[in-house]
Amino acid sequence: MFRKILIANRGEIAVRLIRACRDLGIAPVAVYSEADRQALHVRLADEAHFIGPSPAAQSYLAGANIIDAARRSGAEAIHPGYGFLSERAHFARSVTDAGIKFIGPSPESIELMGDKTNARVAALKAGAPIVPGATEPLADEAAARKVAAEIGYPVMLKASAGGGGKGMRVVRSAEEMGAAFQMAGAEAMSAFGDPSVYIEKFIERPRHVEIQVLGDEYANVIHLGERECSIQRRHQKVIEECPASFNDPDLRARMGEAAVKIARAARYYSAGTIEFLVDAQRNFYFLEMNTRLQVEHPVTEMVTGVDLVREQIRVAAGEKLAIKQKDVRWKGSAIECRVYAEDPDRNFLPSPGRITRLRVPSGPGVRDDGGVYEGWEVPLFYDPMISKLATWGSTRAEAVARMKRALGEYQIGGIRTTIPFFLSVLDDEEFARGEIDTGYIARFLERQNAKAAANDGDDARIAAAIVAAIDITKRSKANTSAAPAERMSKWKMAGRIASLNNRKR
Ligand code: MV4
Repeated sequence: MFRKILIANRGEIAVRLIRACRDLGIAPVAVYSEADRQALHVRLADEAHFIGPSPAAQSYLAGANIIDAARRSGAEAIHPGYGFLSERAHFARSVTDAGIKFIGPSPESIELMGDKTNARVAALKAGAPIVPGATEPLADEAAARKVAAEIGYPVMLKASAGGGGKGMRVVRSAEEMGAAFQMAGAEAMSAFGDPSVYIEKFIERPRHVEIQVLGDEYANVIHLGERECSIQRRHQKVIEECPASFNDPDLRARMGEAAVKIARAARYYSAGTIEFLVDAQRNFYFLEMNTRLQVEHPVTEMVTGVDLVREQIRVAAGEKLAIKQKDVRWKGSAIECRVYAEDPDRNFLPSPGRITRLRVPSGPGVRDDGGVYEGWEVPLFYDPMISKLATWGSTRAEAVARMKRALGEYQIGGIRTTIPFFLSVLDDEEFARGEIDTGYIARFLERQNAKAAANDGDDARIAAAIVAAIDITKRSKANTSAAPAERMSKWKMAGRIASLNNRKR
């Protein structure tokens, strides 16, 4: 086993990786940029090395600086976390060439899955279902029209080098194809430096369901079931669950087998995720593979009891997977909310600044993966996620109830967060019934806006004034130090008005 690991990341994931190191008796080495001199991960590690100025391009994305730091510290391995350098084949190769172990898949696996049409071909060859469409990038507009006529409209054009929603275009008829093909190509070129696009049948209102896989260097590959990730806003996940409420053991086994076949085809070792779209008829289609540890991994850990980071590190050290497929069990239900320093009342505008007060929830079934502390200033250079709050329950309803309890306990002062928004989603009946797909958040926000407009009458204003007054009284009694501009969140207000209205009836 390694004695020392360098963690090439920051924030909550760096803290998560440090914890895994501690559990394994490994010394964690942190790296930090100018903006992160005082960051939590720097304080928790055994040693920390400066890697450059605040902009990520000059620090957390500067592979050579990170490899230098690893050499200086004597770390035998580098864990890239997620984002930053985690899916750069070139970085994985440079690490290996420097005689350091990259804790992740091979550069070849990363490269194969990074090209979305190659990934489709690999999945097809492995015998997994892919979205109907072409397996090659489109040569020209005529080719796009030809495939679209075969598979039928609507279709979707996607960037071959893409992923994550950039350079995507829905085309609903032959008339729209010309303009859409030009636009998708131009967008792909500007976003990825590669204009090539491919075509797929457009799946209406799909669910986004992903399968967690784990492999080792002895060709063992297992799956740990699915995560439901349909609750997204602008291609950013906000709530994830394990298991998916609509799923059953048969579909889980079939999706799991498909995922394992794809991972095997990529000669995958390490933790990885196979993304699928699931349509209303419960058909599933391979979408893409993420060759890294994912943000939402804790919900799988809570339900399966498998420590994914521990396994990743063990496998990188040349050990065999500790679990066999037949021993994987799923117990209960877990849900995760990504708590962001964003203002849900201002269209999720980032809200960086000093955290003047922090009280983190705990108690039965609660796990908070945080990356901040009271008194620290959230920098504006990076993703403003401050923690991932996950809860477990024996049923989905219990996990959700515990999430509401935990969100209610959370106290974060000095900055705006997405907590009130989560409380309002968790109170939504469609969410409670599990009626979710990739369009859920957009529809939810529209419904909330419609409600807010309808609530604009006198009744609502009086009610709002009363609840605001009660709130101020409560606050002064509790003597909590409220942030300066402590207007009540629109979401909190909507919840209180709703409960007043319910009480009237
Ligand atoms: C699709 C699709 C419908 N049909 N492909 C968006 C991100 C990228 N990874 C794939 N995406 C989609 N691909 C076909 N053929 C709908 C989406 C999609 C989506 C997928 C997952 C999660 C959220 C989404 C939101 C909008 C569209």
